[in-house]
Amino acid sequence: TPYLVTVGETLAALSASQPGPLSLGADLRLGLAGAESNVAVGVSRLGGRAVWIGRVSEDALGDLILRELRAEGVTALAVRDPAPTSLLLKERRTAGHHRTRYYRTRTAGAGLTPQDIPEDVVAGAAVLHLTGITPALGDGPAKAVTRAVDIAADAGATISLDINFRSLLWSEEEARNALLPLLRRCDLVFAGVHEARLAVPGTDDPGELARGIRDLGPSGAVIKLGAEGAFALLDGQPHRQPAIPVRVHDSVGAGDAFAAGYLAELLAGEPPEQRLRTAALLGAFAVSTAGDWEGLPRRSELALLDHHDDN
Ligand code: CKP
Ligand code: MG
Repeated sequence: TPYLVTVGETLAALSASQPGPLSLGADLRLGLAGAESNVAVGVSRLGGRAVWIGRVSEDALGDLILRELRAEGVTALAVRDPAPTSLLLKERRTAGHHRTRYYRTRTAGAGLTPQDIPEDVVAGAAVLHLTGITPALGDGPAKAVTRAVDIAADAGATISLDINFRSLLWSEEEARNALLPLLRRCDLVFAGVHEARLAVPGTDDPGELARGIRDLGPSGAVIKLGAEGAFALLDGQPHRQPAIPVRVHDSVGAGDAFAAGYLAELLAGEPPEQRLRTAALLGAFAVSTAGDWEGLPRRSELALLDHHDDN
């Protein structure tokens, strides 16, 4: 069966269970975050095979990451690293306002090197999925991503990139310089409007952004428009995908969910319309539930939001 490989950093997420200022103390829930592992879990829940490659700490948090990913059916190929796991601290300042902060310097995930990328595993993948977060973690992770792309390109795998710009990790200028050479080698790019503008400056128009990305090399460009859905240009064909209307609980993880839905259907050999429909459904599950990936559906659960409105 065809499988997806992704390379990145999984973080420990500490989330306040009740709204209110963290400065007063709080009950915190310990879970996982990380764009690449979010995608791997999303694909796995839909019945696809997913492999996650990364470094994890040698302590309980590293064990937690591996145990949780494996429980979700993801093949986790991890090098253990003496450095600590990155933390993501999530404050719920009010019911509707989340604030996050990274504790993300000199951590295990950022210790990734090109030697950590198993050539046979990447060469055998149908899809290599990357995000713009991994190259932002440092020189080692950036080189590891390039190594994975070299292997996948030689093997003829579909190379997918979610730009996932993180202003807490680098500037727009740094991101553009690092991600443009990567983007040119990809087959499929996912981006929000602001993210797409890093590659295609001077317009907010989804069609122009998608064509601009296509002109850089990728045959597929998916511009995510939040509550307005998505616009995709796939092998020259335009597609419009409306969002599934749901009550927004926590929008973090929506982009990863969308990519997971799309890529799971790509692995399953489904046509563009179904890839985009499932992508929108997974995005809706992610925003209407707490956590970045916990609320993602199994295939049998897609019908819960299909043709329904839970408002
Ligand atoms: O673009 P998304 O909201 O789908 O990404 C969310 C993830 O990896 C989240 O899990 C977080 O830990 C991160 O992006 C990140 O490093 O910012
Ligand atoms: Mg995103």
